[in-house]
Amino acid sequence: MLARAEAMTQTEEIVNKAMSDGVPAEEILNNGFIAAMAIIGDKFSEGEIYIPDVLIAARAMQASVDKLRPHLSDEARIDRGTVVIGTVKGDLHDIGKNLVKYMLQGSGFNVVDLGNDVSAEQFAEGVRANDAGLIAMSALLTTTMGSMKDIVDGLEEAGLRDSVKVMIGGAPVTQEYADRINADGYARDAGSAVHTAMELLGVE
Ligand code: B12
Repeated sequence: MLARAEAMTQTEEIVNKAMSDGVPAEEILNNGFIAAMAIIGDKFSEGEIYIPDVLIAARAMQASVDKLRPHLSDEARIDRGTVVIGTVKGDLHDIGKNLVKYMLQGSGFNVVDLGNDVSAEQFAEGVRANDAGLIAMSALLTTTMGSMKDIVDGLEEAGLRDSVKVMIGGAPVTQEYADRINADGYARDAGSAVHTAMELLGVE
């Protein structure tokens, strides 16, 4: 893979060239970036590339998408849905959560990042304030996995459980645990998280 600065420069050059050739911004976004990010996600899931590669790709994409944004039509800006993401209460590990965020953003989701140490109340408020369709929760400690259940229960109490899907992940988390706490989905890595998010939100 390319070094970060090189990747940024090359991405920018390709975008500038495509725009001066008259390629619509929507096409650059959908057929260029989003398609490329899907490949990055799959390669990462398959162990062909590693965390620094994903970060380089995500940052190069982010910088160019920022430039592309003013040229996108309102319709093209409509995304695959809003996801509220955070690392659960008591847990400060956010590297994996950030990777999931970048992959979701790169795949056309609007992602609201609540950071780490996020409580049930904060998740519920995040869903309400952003009209989110999906919550993505991360936990890296066996001791904080329990917060995931509290958050699912908190959504129920707040009357939001029927209007929002819940996806969970993090090294100690499993599909079996997701089933046990009544989460809607689990993914083992950032690449698979995109596929799970698409399935849960029913988007292609
Ligand atoms: C970096 C790190 C830290 C850093 C965190 C920095 C940061 N900003 O994140 C610091 C130093 C702060 C830290 C602190 C602690 N840590 Co720590 N830490 C790690 C370490 C080395 C790497 C974790 C990591 O980032 N991995 C890389 C990312 C990319 O992987 P990931 O998080 O698993 O994410 C991937 C998937 O899980 C998935 N995923 C993640 N989130 C989500 C969410 C969704 C929705 C989905 C779908 C998927 C998904 O996709 C990601 C990308 O593929 C691990 C050991 C290890 N090798 O894993 C220990 C580890 C997690 N830490 C551990 C411990 C014990 C602690 C401390 C309690 C230590 C202490 N005594 O103070 C504290 C706890 C602080 C707290 N309250 O959270 C233990 C946990 C044991 C356990 N099973 O409970 C580990 C396993 C180390 C060990 N072997 O003992 N830690």
